[in-house]
Amino acid sequence: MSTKRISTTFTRLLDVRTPIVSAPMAGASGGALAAGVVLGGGFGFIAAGYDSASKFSSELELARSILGKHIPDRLPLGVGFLCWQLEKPNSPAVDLLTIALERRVQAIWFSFGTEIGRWAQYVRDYDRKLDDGHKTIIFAQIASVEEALVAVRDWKVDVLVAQGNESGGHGVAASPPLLTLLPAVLSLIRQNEIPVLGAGGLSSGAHAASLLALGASGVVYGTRFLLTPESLYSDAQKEALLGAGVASTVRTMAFDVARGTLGWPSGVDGRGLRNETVEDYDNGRDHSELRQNFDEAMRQGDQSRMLVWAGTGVGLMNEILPAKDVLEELHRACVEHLQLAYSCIASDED
Ligand SMILES: Cc1cc2nc3c(=O)[nH]c(=O)nc-3n(C[C@H](O)[C@H](O)[C@H](O)COP(=O)(O)O)c2cc1C
Ligand SMILES: *[C@@H]1O[C@H](CO)[C@@H](O)[C@H](O)[C@H]1NC(C)=O
Ligand SMILES: CC(=O)N[C@H]1CO[C@H](CO)[C@@H](O)[C@@H]1O
Repeated sequence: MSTKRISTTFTRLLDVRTPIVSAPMAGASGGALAAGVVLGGGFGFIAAGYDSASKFSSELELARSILGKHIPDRLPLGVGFLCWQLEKPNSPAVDLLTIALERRVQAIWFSFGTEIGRWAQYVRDYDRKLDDGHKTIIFAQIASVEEALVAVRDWKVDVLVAQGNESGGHGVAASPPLLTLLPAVLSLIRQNEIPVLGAGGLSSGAHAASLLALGASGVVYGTRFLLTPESLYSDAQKEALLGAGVASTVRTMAFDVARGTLGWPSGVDGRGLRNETVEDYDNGRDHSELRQNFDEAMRQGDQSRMLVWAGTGVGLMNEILPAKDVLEELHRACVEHLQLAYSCIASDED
């Protein structure tokens, strides 16, 4: 990889050599993906998603085995939780949170819930109880200025992820585009008070350079890491991503209705590739029929109804590469574009 490191408040907090992060993606980012990103010098997340405790534990073990034994009692990666899953009565997701904290993961990412402050406190209390000198770094993904203020003042999280409307997977339907949201959030945060990362629609290292120039301390990629051998997406899903054009995504509830993952906080929907499931939903097709058609298509391997979450940047992505290589290429191009931007400044003689 480029020998140049990038240093920001975020890289110093996490002790990484580049401010590039792979998002927790339910059903897609497991231990191999997160570990590959860490080996490339960035910071990787595993998604707890809808996993069982045994599946989740095996993903953590896989990451540990890839990263080797040099860090015996810490895992230098993060785990993402969907807070609405944690908030369900007697939720098994709470056991996953305990497992992650027991393994001393470096960071926990919370999103999509009404009680993120309570879960942040849960993490702080756990650290205090163990009293082993390890402080779990808490990320919150937010999609509005109001939420950003609450996250900093009340939840007291350590890192903010501003998720723009372009993002793949779930997000807030009314979220502004990233180029609007990020400066709005940054204007609220006192200088260097807490690192703010940008997420949504990013495909290349030039995108990372542009967000760092805007004042972000780090940059999150989701969809780009779906196109890796390590992502848990199927070959058919990866092929659909590779074949997608630049205007092929929509925000919709069609897929959550079709597969029955309902219970998201109000205002949340998901961005994915437009196909027949979306078409039927938009045409007001009855929900039970939508579900039947979806199940039937999945059984038959009919890809015209398949769920493929993707951000707006998907049309700019054209190859599947190992996660470590993706990370290294994003970092290399980010450094190159930061240097290019710097070279635009005229000297006094010009
Ligand atoms: C397949 C997929 C699954 C996702 N799952 C989660 C999740 O479990 N938790 C979460 O906070 N965000 C999730 N996201 C959103 C990401 O955190 C991130 O905001 C998004 O991927 C950034 O946009 P991009 O995909 O255009 O890079 C998911 C995104 C995708 C594409
Ligand atoms: C967010 O994206 C959706 C779909 O791409 C669009 O309809 C909506 O207007 C966007 N919202 C904002 C606030 O830009
Ligand atoms: C309405 C619509 O956009 N349909 C698309 C669904 O997905 C298939 C690919 O699997 C496309 O060919 C359709 O155009």
